[in-house]
Amino acid sequence: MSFQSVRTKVGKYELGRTLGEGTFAKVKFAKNLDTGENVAIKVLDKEKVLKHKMAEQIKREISTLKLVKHPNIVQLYEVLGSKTKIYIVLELVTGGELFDRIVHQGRLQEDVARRYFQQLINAVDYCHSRGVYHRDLKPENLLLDAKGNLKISDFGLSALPQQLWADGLLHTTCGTPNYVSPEVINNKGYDGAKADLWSCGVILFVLMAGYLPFDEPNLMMLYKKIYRADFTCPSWFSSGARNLLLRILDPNPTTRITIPEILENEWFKKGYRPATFEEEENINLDDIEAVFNEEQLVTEEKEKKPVTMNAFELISMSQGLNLSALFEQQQGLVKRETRFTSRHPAKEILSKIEEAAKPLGFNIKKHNYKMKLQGEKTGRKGHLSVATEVFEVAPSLFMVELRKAGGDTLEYHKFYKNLSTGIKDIVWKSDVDMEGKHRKSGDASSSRS
Ligand code: PIT
Repeated sequence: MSFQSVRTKVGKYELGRTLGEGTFAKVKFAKNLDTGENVAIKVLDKEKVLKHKMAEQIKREISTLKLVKHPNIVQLYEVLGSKTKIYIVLELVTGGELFDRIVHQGRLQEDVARRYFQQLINAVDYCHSRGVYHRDLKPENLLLDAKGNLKISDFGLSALPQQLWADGLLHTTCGTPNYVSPEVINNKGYDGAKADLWSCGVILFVLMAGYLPFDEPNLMMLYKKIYRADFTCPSWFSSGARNLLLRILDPNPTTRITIPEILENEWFKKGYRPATFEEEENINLDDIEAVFNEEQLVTEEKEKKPVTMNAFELISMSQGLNLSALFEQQQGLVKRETRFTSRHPAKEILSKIEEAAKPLGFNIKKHNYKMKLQGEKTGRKGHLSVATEVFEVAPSLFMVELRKAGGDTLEYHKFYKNLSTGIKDIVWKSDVDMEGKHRKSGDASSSRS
């Protein structure tokens, strides 16, 4: 390997590459060195958590995850704390986001969409039976395991029953506008179960259509459409699917279909095999407080050794290597992570990206073959921030990863299109690429030869 990096060990876990990134947390690949088991670890910075008064939210997220043990929900294994960090050890899910499947392959066949929808409804019904409301259901929070089963993740905005106001309803507006129900926008208090179900309806539509039912560039216009449930099913939806969607995307939560009624719906029932699993009896919430009170600290060890990517990690990334589908105009849906390969030296790759990003209005911070690009303009969801990382995957073959670390996914996509024009000289084109079959010129993307 031509460059050095730092390997971190946390207790019995060795941390690996970053799988995902949010404003306050990173999800990293990790290995349990005692058992050899691979896991995912969500890493939070204690100082940031306390500074942004998010301790309660994190505790709520962890308590929620402890309450929900279901085959279609990413499982929590344990929570650890070091002096400066909180580590949430989670089940490793390797199939990527359901979102990416639609981005790559376009809309799904109705039977395929129905299977995901059945798993989703089954897991959401289970959450509701335990008094847990997710409140941010969207395809980005639906992961797929190696067998193609759905796993719900990101309970960061979830609500527990204690949060109810005196009227027995929830009151905070949260979640992604396109998936949010009319009554949540309205903010007069809502039933968490009805609101989650609306989001499931939007998800079902997106899976079968390949685009959003409600989508407007202007937020007021978007709200208006949602408020009136102003959507049209494309011609290829079956009448069974249409009728069910009309009952779920009912703007009036009191007349909207309920989950028990969905379970009796003929379109839904086709091929439905509810998941079987064992109920957890003893749930211990003591370690959550222990992490925050610094009662049981794990040590963090850093060791300087070359970053190697093993076959497993490579395979887990490989679905991202063929990006051709990404650049076909796909209404409303964009990916948050992009990769390309290059035969140029790592230093040169980073300086080329830097050169290309500066005129687009980005500030650049470099550190150890990693680079953060920070947008100067504030967009729809704050500053766009892009994390880049260079991996050597074979002698003199580098994989460059660009990951949205903050801001709006659509803006990120626009940025990537602009950037790709600036860096096309360093992108490695295989023979297949040279034929330029699926691609518009100037897009930096790679494919297998
Ligand atoms: C994985 C792989 C991956 C992301 C995750 C797990 C994230 C899981 C997660 C995140 C949360 C949460 C529950 C689960 O509340 O790419 O195995 O914020």
